[in-house]
Amino acid sequence: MRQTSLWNDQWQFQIEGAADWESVCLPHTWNALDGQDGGGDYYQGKAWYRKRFLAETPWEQVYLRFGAVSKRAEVYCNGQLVGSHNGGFSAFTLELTPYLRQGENELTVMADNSADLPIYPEYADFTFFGGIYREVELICFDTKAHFDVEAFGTDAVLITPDVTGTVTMQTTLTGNGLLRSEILDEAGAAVAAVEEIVSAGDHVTRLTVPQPHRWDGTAAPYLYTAQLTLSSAGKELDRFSDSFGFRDYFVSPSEGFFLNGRSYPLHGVCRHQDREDMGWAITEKEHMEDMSLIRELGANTLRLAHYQHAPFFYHLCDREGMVVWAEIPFISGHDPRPEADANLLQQLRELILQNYNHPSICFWGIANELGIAKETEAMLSITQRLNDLAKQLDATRPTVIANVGMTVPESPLFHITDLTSYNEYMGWYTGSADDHGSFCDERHSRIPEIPMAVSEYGADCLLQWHSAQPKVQDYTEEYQAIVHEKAMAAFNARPYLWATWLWNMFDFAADGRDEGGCKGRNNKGLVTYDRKTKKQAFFFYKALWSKEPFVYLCGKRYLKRAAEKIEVKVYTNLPHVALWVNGHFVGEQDGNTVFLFPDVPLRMGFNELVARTPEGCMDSLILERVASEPEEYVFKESKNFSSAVAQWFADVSQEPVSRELDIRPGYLSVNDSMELIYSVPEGYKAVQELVIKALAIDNPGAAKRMESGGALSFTDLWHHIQKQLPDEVYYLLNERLNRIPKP
Ligand code: GCB
Repeated sequence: MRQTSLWNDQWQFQIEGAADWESVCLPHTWNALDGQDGGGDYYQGKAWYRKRFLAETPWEQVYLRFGAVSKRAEVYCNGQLVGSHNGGFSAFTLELTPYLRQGENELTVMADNSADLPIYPEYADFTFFGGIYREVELICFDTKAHFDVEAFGTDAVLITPDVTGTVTMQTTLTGNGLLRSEILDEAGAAVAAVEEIVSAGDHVTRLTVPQPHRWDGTAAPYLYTAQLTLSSAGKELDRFSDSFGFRDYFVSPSEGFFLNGRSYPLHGVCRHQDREDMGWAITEKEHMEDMSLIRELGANTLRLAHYQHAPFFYHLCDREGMVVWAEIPFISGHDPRPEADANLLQQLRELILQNYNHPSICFWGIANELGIAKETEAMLSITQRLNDLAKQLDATRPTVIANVGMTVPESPLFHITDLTSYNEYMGWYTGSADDHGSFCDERHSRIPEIPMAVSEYGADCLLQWHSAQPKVQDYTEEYQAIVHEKAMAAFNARPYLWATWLWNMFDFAADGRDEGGCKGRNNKGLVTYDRKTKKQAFFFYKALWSKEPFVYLCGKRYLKRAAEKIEVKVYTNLPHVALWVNGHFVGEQDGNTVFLFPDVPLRMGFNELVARTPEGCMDSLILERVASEPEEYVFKESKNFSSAVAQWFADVSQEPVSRELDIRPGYLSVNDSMELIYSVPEGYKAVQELVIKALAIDNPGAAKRMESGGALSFTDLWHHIQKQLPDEVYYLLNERLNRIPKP
């Protein structure tokens, strides 16, 4: 028999070199606070966990299963190395048996999230929290014959259902016995069963479920359970059970996604796994809260970015009928060290084999935004190897890649995976919010044979900023909502898109960021990092996607207005809305999702606005009309580079710099690709001297990212770093480049 117990309590922890140990419970990270407070300076290094325990029962075999340790783990028992694991997101299981002694034992775990490890992610726009941030389980057997719990970190049972009803189960056993395999329906009744005498090693069992129910998205996510019992001479040795579902799907390059034979347009969100003051060390409670908000929004698909998420969350996705894109953290650049390639392959292997049984997972994502760096042969070769590995491990699911919007359609990055997609930030980093449609059409027309999706789009928003004339990069709630409204209008009119995922469902920690007056955070969420506030754009999507009738009056935090007449925006999923102000009827409208009431008069002082629908839904808002537009709603950009950067700039810019952008034909400029600029030694030198040096003083992560060069122009990259440098740097660099003939 197997006995599993959670091993989350009574650990001690210290950062390497610290004098004292502190008592902690798992899940735990040491970066919960310094990973979210900005500065890009959170502790990335080694730390130690230890746990003392008594071993009294003489078990035949004892294993420890770690849900995830970021990024590298070394596990010791009584001072001896038991094993190690590279990769911060996948589970791993180690056998403790030979290291245990009767009575008192000590387990020690070194966790390491050092920045220079050849372990992905290496550069990315989020905090790489360190620690044992998922659960640890102790698995004990009184037999040597059981499911192979070590094989790829989990229990080594792969279930492949076919919609005809055939279920193929591949198992790896560590001993002989009688294997009883059963399929249970949702009510727990056995609908198929078989018994076989089996011996140690790999084994394949086939069963048939008559007329299987389909796992059919959010409307009917029907799950079966496979239960496998290994026994010998009437004694149960081990038991495994997992849920699975029957579904089929395909992606058409011209008509999008089809689930179980019918068109099923995918619209949803990307999600990171962190939470304010907790980092990645979250529990089932936080996972369930996240899922409940995603359900409220009405999404039917999730891109679980940018790495393997918790097993519990994939189970929630199965239960809620979400179609999931699961991925590995191969992001924004390639580390040429061979160990780094090996690490990518291992992370993909673990992602697939540990999550193979989830019906929710429909796509394996192998990389994100590689085109932001230089496309080297080595990068393309590992991307191809990753794709081949995914195909070899799982013949049933298509592969996908998220390419940065600037990647040219000719790039091989579009021709490796089955499906493709773009991260495009029209109306935020580039272009205007009106460009989503033209961007998609242009890209689609250039490679129409490959199904195309939008894997990210969006805009930052902080709750305190507001404007009646919202504009790009003003960080207002109103502008974020406009980007999403326009993007969805464009996407919905383009059925060739096989899916869209907005970036991001939740604000998340990115310690190197300093944006809109907020340090350490990416604020593109529809919901705040603490999950306490739904931003205006949340209600736009709810009106568009959810079926639960409601009405929402926009402007919940934009409460003081100077104008005599204002435009009032209402979101609802109902077809008719009426508006009242101070008890007077203003007007009513038939429409769809977004309802605009222009020229709504306000009197000085307080005004009550009420929106109602004939179904009885209602929302209200009290606005105060004030004499002049309050300053408090406007984010005033302030450069906050350090005195070291100011000093550096004084040194490099001896003469005044003009703010004119001269582009000299035949000479380099900031609008050239980094690749071209770097191909000339003087170009490389100019960027080093004027940009990289200053960034390295203040933000080593950004400096590294810039270093990688690539197809993006300096201008494209500038908006990521401009807050850390004087504006003049941009013009000064252009002046220098203007003196260098194009190669
Ligand atoms: C992207 C990245 C994502 C970033 C996002 C942003 O394209 O894939 O990791 O967080 O842009 O907000 O800039």
